[in-house]
Amino acid sequence: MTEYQLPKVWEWDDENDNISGNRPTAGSRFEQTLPVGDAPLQVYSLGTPNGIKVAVMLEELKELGVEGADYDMYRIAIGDGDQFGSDFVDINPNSKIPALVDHSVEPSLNIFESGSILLYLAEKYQQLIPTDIHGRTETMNWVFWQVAGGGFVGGGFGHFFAYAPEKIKYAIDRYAMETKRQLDLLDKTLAKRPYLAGDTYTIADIINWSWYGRLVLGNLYEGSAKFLDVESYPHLMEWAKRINDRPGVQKGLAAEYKDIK
Ligand SMILES: N[C@@H](CCC(=O)N[C@@H](CS)C(=O)NCC(=O)O)C(=O)O
Repeated sequence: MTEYQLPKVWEWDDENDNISGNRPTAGSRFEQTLPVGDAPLQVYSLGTPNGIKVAVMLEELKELGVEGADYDMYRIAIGDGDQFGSDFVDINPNSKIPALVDHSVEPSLNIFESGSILLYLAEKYQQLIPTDIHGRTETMNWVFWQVAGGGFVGGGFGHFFAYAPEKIKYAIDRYAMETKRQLDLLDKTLAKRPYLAGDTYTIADIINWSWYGRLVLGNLYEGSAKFLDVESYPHLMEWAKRINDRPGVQKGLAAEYKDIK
């Protein structure tokens, strides 16, 4: 392991900017004009585990016959730093995809954080969220669980497993352990019921499937499904495959991202 002496005050090493593009400051870095299409909903995203959630949600709404959920979707190339442009930062000051603008309300509405976006769409169209207090609360439990922990832990695992410039055993062990604990929790929950929040398919399934569902199906971080021994979670695997086969999910994965330039 690399020798590291803790300084009294942490300072940013700009070599890291070459790895992730991230810096310890928020705010826009350059002027940018994002395109706005004719559809009421404008999605700015990318085909990452967090990014796909919105297109999957919108295609599921269309499959349910919802009218008015038309959208244009634009590619925010996070590897090229598009998320730090002024227009994107106006929509999402946190500079992360996905982001949504609803132009069907006056004035138009900016929505960021995937959990907030899915909840907004579920409430707007009264779909994919139960209306009874028990079902709704259990759905929210699993939505918040995903955005608060699942993405961050799974993403931390992916970072140290696949992207970090050196393999650090301590970091990989820590994140692999917590990722597996979360996969075990999903498996144990799905042993008792067909969907995360109960008997019906909800935004809790969409948001969790987009991340851990795709991970266990082998779609993220080459070699990680075997490394995490995902076959040892049979209920989670069955749920992941079942949701993967939904027409709305497949349409969401195949949805077109338009160029912003
Ligand atoms: N909690 C956020 C996480 C969003 C997120 O981390 N998005 C990643 C891509 S999956 C991103 O935009 N990364 C760009 C960056 O960190 O600069 C959500 O659920 O929307």
